[in-house]
Amino acid sequence: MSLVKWVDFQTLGDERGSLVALEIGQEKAVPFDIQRVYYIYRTASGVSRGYHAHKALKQVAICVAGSCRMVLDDGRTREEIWLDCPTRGLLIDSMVWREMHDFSNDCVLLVLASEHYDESDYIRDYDDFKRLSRDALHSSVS
Ligand code: T46
Repeated sequence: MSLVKWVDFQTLGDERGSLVALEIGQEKAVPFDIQRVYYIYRTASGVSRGYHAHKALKQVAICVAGSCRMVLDDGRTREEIWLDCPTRGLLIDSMVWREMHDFSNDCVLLVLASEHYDESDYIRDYDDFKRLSRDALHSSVS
């Protein structure tokens, strides 16, 4: 099963341009209650970000301007995808390693998160992530 799951937003456009509205508490497209919103912008040229997974946090990442390349890895499969569409978000589940590369100069990456910021939810070491994801897989099949 692919790690790449898209969330599509309705566009409210007219002759002046386009608009996407996300109603907190009523948003149907996002499969969790949004507790936090943040955005990443003006990423310096050649810089990559991420390199971590989350134990519980789920997120939807939307490139509202420009583009970047996202790598997703669940410990068994590694996939990459370009984000470049303001009406489409990438669902990033818990226990998925993510890396972001090749940010365009104008990239603004907006992220909707299921929880408030909590550093203890991060797994920032890839070997720890592999071990934890393997343990989780074994306990789910036994
Ligand atoms: C993720 C990817 C897509 C906060 O204080 N509050 C926040 O809500 C966030 C997201 C970060 N921070 C602090 C923690 C660090 O001192 O901001 C600093 C930069 O965060 P980080 O190095 O984790 O940034 P990225 O771009 O590597 O990762 C971020 C999110 O942290 C992460 O959850 O999935 O974007």
